[in-house]
Amino acid sequence: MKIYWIGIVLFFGVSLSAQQTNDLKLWYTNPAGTVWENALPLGNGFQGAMVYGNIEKEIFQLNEATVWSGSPNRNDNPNAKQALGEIRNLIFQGEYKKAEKLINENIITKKSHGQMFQPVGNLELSFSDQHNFTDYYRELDIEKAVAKTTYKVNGITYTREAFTSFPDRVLVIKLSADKPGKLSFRAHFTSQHKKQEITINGTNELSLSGTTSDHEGIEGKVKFNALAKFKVKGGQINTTGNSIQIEGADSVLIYVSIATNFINYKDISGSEKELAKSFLNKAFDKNYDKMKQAHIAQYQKYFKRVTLDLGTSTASKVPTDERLANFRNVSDPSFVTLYYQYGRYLLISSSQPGGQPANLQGIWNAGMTPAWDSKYTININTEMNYWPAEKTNLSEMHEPLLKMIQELGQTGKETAKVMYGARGWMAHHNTDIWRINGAVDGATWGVWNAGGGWLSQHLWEHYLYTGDKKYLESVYETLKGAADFYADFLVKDPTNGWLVVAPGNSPENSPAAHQGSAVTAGSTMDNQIVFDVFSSVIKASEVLGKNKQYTNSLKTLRNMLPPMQIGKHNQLQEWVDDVDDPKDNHRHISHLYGLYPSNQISAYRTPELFAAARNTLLQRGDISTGWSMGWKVNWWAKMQDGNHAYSLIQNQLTPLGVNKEGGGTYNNLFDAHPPFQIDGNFGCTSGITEMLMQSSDDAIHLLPALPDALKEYGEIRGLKARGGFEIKDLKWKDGKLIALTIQSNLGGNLRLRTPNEIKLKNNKELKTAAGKNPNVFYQTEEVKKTLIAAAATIKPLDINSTNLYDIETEKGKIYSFVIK
Ligand code: FUC
Repeated sequence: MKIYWIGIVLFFGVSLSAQQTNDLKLWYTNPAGTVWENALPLGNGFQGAMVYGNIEKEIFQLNEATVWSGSPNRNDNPNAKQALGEIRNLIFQGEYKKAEKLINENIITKKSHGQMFQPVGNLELSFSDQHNFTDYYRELDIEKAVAKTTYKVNGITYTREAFTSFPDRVLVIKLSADKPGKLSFRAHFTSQHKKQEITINGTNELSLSGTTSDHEGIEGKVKFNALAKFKVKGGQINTTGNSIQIEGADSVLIYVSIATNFINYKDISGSEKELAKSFLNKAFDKNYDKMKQAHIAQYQKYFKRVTLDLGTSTASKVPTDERLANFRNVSDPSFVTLYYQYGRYLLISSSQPGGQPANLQGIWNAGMTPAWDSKYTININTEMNYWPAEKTNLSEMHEPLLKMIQELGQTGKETAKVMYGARGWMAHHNTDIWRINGAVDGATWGVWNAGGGWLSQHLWEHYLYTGDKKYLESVYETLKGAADFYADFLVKDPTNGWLVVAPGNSPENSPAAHQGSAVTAGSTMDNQIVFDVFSSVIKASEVLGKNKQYTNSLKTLRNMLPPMQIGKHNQLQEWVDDVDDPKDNHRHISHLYGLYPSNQISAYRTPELFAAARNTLLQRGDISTGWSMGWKVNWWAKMQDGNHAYSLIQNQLTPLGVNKEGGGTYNNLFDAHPPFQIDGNFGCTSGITEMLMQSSDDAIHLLPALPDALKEYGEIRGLKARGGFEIKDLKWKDGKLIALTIQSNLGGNLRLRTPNEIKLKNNKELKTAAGKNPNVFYQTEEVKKTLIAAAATIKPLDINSTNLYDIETEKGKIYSFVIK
């Protein structure tokens, strides 16, 4: 009878709690089974784990961020330098295919095309006595960063809980049953690595050690060690072969540490064994509840900085996989909230200060030869990973990327010199843990040389949000190095006399009119990136009072870049000549870099380019790979078209297979390129932010793209805006901004753009803004006058009218506003 009641209480307890707090939980009524994309991700920036929640054979698939194939290496192709002149001549003569051939022979690397992020292995727990289970439930609580599975077998309720501790750097698993002596299972490690050893240390510790793969001629030299140590309450623990057998325990704690010999991209002299042992031993004596508390506290320090409430509906009451299946056909606003916060969860879990940046799969990968090596594709994907970092108040999570950029600034100097005879530093379209900068894959992808330039803008963006001059000083040389490269590399286009990047690409796209080749000179994206690189170095130099003469020379060069052009289809031209195909639906829309993440195309400053960008977006269409749809959410937000942005969110939050020839989302809400690529998750989180608040175009623009589906009510707290402003509270009702509180962390003019009139909470009227925003963080560079094709008939768009206010703020003060 007693057991019966516990069962009832637990049953209702489970379903009630799921209903009450389902906004911030991914939950399911089935185990992951054999599908990796059903498993739930845990991570602390160093360790990653995928939790399957399987009953008979539970799997914790393990990753460690520095387990990569190969070892320190470079992949420059020094032949590039002597072939460069000929390649340029061929491009300028329109001989794209011949140029492509020379590039493949002389610029593309003859060495490694980048190394692979590899898994460690699995910790598997086999429960031979658990077959017929009922009341199954599993969840990932993204408010706490804890995964849990519960189920019943023979009237006994079993619970498994797991988290990857932020402070302790170990995965901790707790297994328990509501009756004593009922836990029996066998635990062992498995690994796909060729060079591996599984052993038992003493009576209660499993060890898996190994060395990563050789790849493309580079010897694998990363050594890793995973240790799993068991603390058993009641029952018995024995070793059998390479397994640990637990019989009749009341509860079991498992501590899993992983370490490698990787110290940095040029040093792998660490001791994986000592480090793994020291993490493990420090954690092993700690009390589980206290460890869990400390873990949650450290996680929430970041996570809780932003809260989002979009309201809820009955559609939210079903498991996450069902919500995903239903989302495009029902109103389920809290699913947007869940997905939004999941993006922040994934960034906190895969990118921690002192660690590696989130790669193509963040920190989660089960395959020995993952798609695109699960490395860093820097012609969009890696940058996209970090779009949510600053604005969703996770500035510290940006650190691993900012560090990688500075390391590329070192390794990329030699590449600039030996390949192109240029000063400064550069990177092509890929890098890896060894910070390679050479050109990989082939001319269609790899000759693009703006990877360093684009990444360098993250250094500047971090400053725009934080105003930290000491930091800016510390990254200045890297920022300047990106400009130095272009100052030397740009070449005069003989047709127009503009300075252009040659050879280059508009990432991965090949116009038919260029003989179907992607090789080009002066692609719009390249021009936009060089424009930004020069502009940010000019500004950074002014902020730091440096190099006046040098910045003047950059201004001269900047003036000689090609202008943006509007082509005969009223589109923004992707290439220097008007060869866009309005039926082209390529996933990269690289020339809209100027709209987002850059700020060169503006509704207010460049209305014709803005209208052309919209036409380009319409011509390219919506459905595409996961990350492409994520980017489009940001673009439509910049277009101030909330409904279109929302329909992209619907397209993205669609189970894989429904969108014909497009991506979608897996049951664990990982983005599907397909396959899984985490950029789409981060891109969409960024895009949702841009729908609610933008701080790029001369002002903080509130509710710029609120869709009808989310108009009724909502509130977001804690967003960050450029210039050190924190949007402590932003609330809307029926599409109107009804409350707003902003903290000014740096002082200076706060320019607000609002959908309806507001005033200060103390009833004081606000000053209407006029002229340029005097706030230095909002000073946008004027782009060169647009060129418009003779056949174009472009008209500026009608955009919603807004109110523009200026408030002179004091550093540290909080300002509250109400509806007028
Ligand atoms: C770029 C994209 C692909 C993919 C790859 C990792 O090359 O064009 O779609 O995302 O990166």
